[in-house]
Formats: sequence, C-alpha cells, structure tokens
Amino acid sequence: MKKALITGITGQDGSYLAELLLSKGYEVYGIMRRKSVVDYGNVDHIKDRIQFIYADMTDYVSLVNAVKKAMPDEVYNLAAQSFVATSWEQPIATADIDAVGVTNILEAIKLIKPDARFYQASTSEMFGLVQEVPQTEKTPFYPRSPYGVAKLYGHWITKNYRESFGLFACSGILFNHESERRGLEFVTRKITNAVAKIKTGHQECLELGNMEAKRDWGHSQDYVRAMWLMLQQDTPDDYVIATGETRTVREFVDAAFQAAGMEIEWHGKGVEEYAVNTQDGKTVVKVNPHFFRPAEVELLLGSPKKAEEALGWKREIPFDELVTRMVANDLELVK
Ligand code: NAP
Ligand code: F7E
Repeated sequence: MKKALITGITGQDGSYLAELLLSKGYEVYGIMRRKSVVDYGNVDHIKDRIQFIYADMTDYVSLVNAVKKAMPDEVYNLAAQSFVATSWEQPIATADIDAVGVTNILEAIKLIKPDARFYQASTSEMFGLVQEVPQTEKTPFYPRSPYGVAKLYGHWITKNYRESFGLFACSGILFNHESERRGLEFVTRKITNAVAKIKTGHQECLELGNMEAKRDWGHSQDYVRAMWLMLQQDTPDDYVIATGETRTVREFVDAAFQAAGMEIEWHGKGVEEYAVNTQDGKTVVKVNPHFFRPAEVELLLGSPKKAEEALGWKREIPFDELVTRMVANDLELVK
C-alpha cells in the first residue's frame, strides 16, 4: 500500500486529493495546524480515514517529525497562505509559509525520505503581469503580489532541489480552480454564496472590486488528478494545468445569476458600474473600490497542451457545470 503525506489537507485541494488517494488505496497522512477549536475543515467527512499529524510549514522540526511518522512514498505540498489580497496585509507570514516553508519540507524529505516523490503547488499568479498569451511552462514570470513572489521562490527552490540533490520534485503551475469547497473570500465562491442569499432573500446586494479581471477557471476535482499524474511519471517535471478558456469576473457573475434562474442587466462603467434584477429593478451588484488590489493580475489564460500530451490529463468539468454546482451547493447551504 502506497503512503502519501498531504500538507494543507483541510483546504479545498487537500480534501479532493485525499478523496482521490483514498479511492486509489493509499494510506493518507495529513498535516494539520493546532487550533483552539478542533476543526477538520474540508476533510471532516473523511477524518476517520486520515492519519493527522500536527505540524506547521514554518516549523522545520515539526515537518521532520511528520515525514518520520508517515515515511511517505509521495508528498503533496498544498499548504499555503493562499489568499492574494491578504498577502499585502501579511507579507512576511506569506513568505514564511509559501516560500521558506517549501524549503523546510524539502529539507525534511532530503534528510528522512529522499526517495519520496514531491509535488509543489505552484500557481499562475507567478505569471502576474503576463509576458505572453496564453501562458505556458516557458512563459517568463512577473509576479504582482507578495503571494506571487513567495510562490515563485517555492517554485524555484523545488526545481533547484531536483537539480541539486536529484529529488523527484515536480511543480504544478495551476490556474484558478474552484469548487463547492472554495473559501468564501475568493471571488467565485463570494459570488455564488451571495447569489444564493439574494435569490432566497437573505442578502440584498453583492459588492465586488475589479469586474474586468480575467481568469482561467477550472474545477479542483479535475486539478488534483493532474497532481497525482505528475508523480506517476518516469521523470519529474513542471506542468501548466489550465482550461485554455478565460472569462471576466462580470461573466462569472452573469453565469451565477443565470444558474439561480435570475436575469440581471448591467449599467454604468468603472466604479459606477452596477447590475439590477430585471424582474424588480433592484440593484443586486455594485462596485466597491475597497476590493481593488494594490497591483492587479488582469489576464490569466493557460495552455494545458503539455499536460494533455505528456500526462494524458484532461479537464472533465466544463465552466457551466462548475458554476451550476457551486450555485446549487450554496442554495442548499442557505436552505
Ligand atoms: P486553501 O483552501 O486556502 O488551503 C490552504 C491549506 O493550507 C489549508 O489546509 C491551511 O490550513 C493550510 N495552511 C495554511 N498555512 C499553513 C501553515 N503555516 N502550516 C500548515 N498548513 C497551513 O487553498 P487551496 O485552494 O486548496 O490551494 C491549495 C494550494 O494550491 C495552495 O498552496 C495554493 O496556494 C495553491 N494554488 C491554489 C490555486 C487555486 O486556484 N485554488 C491555484 C494555484 C495554486 P488551515 O485549515 O489550518 O487554515
Ligand atoms: O480573485 C477579482 C480580483 O481572490 C480573482 C488563489 O487561489 O487563484 C486565486 O487567486 C479576481 C482578482 O483569486 C473581488 O481582483 C473582483 O482579479 O478569487 P480571487 P486570485 O487572486 O486569482 C490563484 C491561481 C492562486 O494561486 C491563489 O491561491 O477577482 N475580484 N472583486 C475579487 N476578488 C475577490 N477575492 N473579492 C472580490 O470582491
């Protein structure tokens, strides 16, 4: 039986990856942070099938002990301060976790289990101010947030440990992926949650920032399959995982209201932009500059060609299904 150690197991991707590995017969170990109130997050429903180890990405000793306990065949490093907006408020914590934390876990693997295969959760945020469209594995990086900068360090240190010490270390450069388990502060979930509440009369209006930002949105369930595939290859490498489609935040809003059976109409421009419910004329969306970022990533569009050809990976959940599933789930939760 193969053993896998997942950091960030309580998060969105950690939970789908744990389900996938359990379904493949893996023994799954998960790193969890100590909290004052015990909270298994997104893996509460499968907590009895997971062996939890208390550790923190900023605490090297705890990671050494975690690797010693699990003696894993595969390590998936998904733990991160993952919210871009917060990275301007907590730039040092973001660097400690998302950058130096990667060295901590790599060092723990090098010391205790150097033949373990390693996956690093890299991100399209490293492309930031994009240097070409679409973005591929060869596109130069230009991060635009403390998060993007920290993740770029994590990306390069992973490559460096592969080249320096021969570790089987891969980076997945994953574009935005969402799901019913997405944190409520990310734009997609913020939208679907608000749409569900507006539809059921629990909220009047949704306030958003930059409506023009374009993202390449997929479903987390498809993306964790790509992580696993990367670690099953003969040689370690880095791959872009994306859908090859891009949409504005406004288009996501339209799709979410449509999924809830509501029609909206847009008016105004820039910070004056708003949308009304065509049935009763009430304002249901408006712009609030509070949600603008100090520096924005305006356009992300990835090419999944290498992953499709080399890994045989394919996105299975299309955009409309992603939105429909998220809205249906939030409607159920509101009820
Ligand atoms: P998420 O839901 O925010 O989950 C983050 C996980 O990291 C949580 O389990 C969290 O634990 C854990 N964590 C945070 N700080 C930690 C620390 N100091 N020590 C140990 N664990 C810590 O993120 P996600 O969306 O699943 O993303 C997974 C990974 O992929 C992240 O590294 C993210 O940066 C990266 N990524 C995500 C996307 C995307 O679109 N989702 C795209 C590209 C890359 P708590 O429950 O204790 O907070
Ligand atoms: O923002 C705009 C915002 O916070 C998407 C993380 O998983 O994906 C994620 O990072 C866009 C941005 O995700 C609001 O300005 C407008 O342009 O959902 P988000 P993100 O910043 O793209 C990458 C790949 C990761 O690696 C990260 O870990 O939407 N936007 N209005 C807003 N965003 C938020 N959150 N809230 C708004 O009100």
